[in-house]
Amino acid sequence: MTTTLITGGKVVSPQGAASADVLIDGETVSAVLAPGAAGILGIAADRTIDATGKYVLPGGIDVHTHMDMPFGGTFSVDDFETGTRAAAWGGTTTIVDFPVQKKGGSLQEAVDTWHAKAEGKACIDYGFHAILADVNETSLKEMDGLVDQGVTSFKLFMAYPGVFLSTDDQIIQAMYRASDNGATIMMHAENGTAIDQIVQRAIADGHTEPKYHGLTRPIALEAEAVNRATQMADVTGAPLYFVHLSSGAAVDVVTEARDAGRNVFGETCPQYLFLDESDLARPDFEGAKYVCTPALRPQEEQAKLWRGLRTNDLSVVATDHCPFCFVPDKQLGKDDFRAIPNGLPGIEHRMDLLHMGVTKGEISLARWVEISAATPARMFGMYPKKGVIAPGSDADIVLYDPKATQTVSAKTHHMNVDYSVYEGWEFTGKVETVLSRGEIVLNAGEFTGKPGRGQFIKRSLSQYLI
Ligand code: DUC
Ligand code: ZN
Ligand code: ZN
Repeated sequence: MTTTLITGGKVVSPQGAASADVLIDGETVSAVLAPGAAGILGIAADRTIDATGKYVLPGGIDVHTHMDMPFGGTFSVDDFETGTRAAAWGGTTTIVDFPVQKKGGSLQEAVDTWHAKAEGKACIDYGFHAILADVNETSLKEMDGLVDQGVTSFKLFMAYPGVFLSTDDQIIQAMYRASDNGATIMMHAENGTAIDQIVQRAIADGHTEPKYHGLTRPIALEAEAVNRATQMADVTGAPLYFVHLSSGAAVDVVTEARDAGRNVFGETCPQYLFLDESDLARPDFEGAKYVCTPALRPQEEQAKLWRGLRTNDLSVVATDHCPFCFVPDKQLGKDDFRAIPNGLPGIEHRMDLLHMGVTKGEISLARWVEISAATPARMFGMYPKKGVIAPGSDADIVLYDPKATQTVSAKTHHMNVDYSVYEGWEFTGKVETVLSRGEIVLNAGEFTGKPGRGQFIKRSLSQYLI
């Protein structure tokens, strides 16, 4: 087994940043030492990595990705190989992806399909949440078996009628089941049937451009769904985690529930913190690049989301990475925004964008690590294997240079997609080195991780409940 000593860096955790050296034995961390202590103790590692001037972070954990997912008449264009490689380039060492149950199909079949998609391809470790697209007696029973297999969270949709939408009677049944087996319910909260009516009115008026994707999905119908789901969770006792919250009104509902002591949690995504509805109105159909659901919001919502992140009413930032190429995929909706595949590429830039939140004073250095690694690990039962640099934890470690600069471009990014929503943006801060279970998978601009080395993580129940 190789021993590695990371020296001279600043180890960042939710408790703050401290100068420390990190000793790794094989795949796990064996000690966090006072600077220089290894020498005094006579510890000679096989290799030493100089982290002077760098942050030493627990590897990022992105708990919301969609690799190789059938959606919107096509498939998301990153598979487990390209997507996890891009993740590592951006300082993420764990993802949790979403097997999709087919209508009339079984949940177990969905998870088995996703195991096959990931095996031999994943460059970093991964777990699964299961999407319940057909809540019925059989799939409800299957939830228990999946919990035993380490798939301990289930996503429901209040949006996408006819595709993913679960009705309130289905939602409450799934919540009761989760309440019994300890799983967490994840919710895409938007009132999809009401939105469909607004969409039909827009189309009837001849409004087919991408910006109408945003104009037909009002914030009020996100907040309404968040409220409805929160009430059902209260009745059933199920832990409830809202994915991709995009508005202050939605966060306010979560705040109220949390203040009442409930197990209700919120996630937001970089696109809602940094992009806004004006991007959907870009000319020459460029707005289609920014079509995701919930839609990008007016700019003033961003400050409310940053505030939610500071107060822990939003506990996690994940990407909802769901990339489609501008050509040909997004062109499906050239004449009708309803046919634009919903989703944005983002897995590679989450850590950098949140670091920008640190340099802008929106969040602290400690909070950066908390919302991107430590809390995701605890929320979804992976702690302390993941999300922390401590003895016994997996040596998933990122050396981050806070002074390096980079310019984002689709020409140089590593996601398998032909555009970037951050094209031309200048970032201060850059991932320098990435270790995944003790193995250097990226160093100084060279990727050395092999597809298939990533392992499935059998997750426990949430470790973040009140
Ligand atoms: N939203 C997206 O933008 N893409 C995938 C699914 C979703 O809910
Ligand atoms: Zn969603
Ligand atoms: Zn999603």
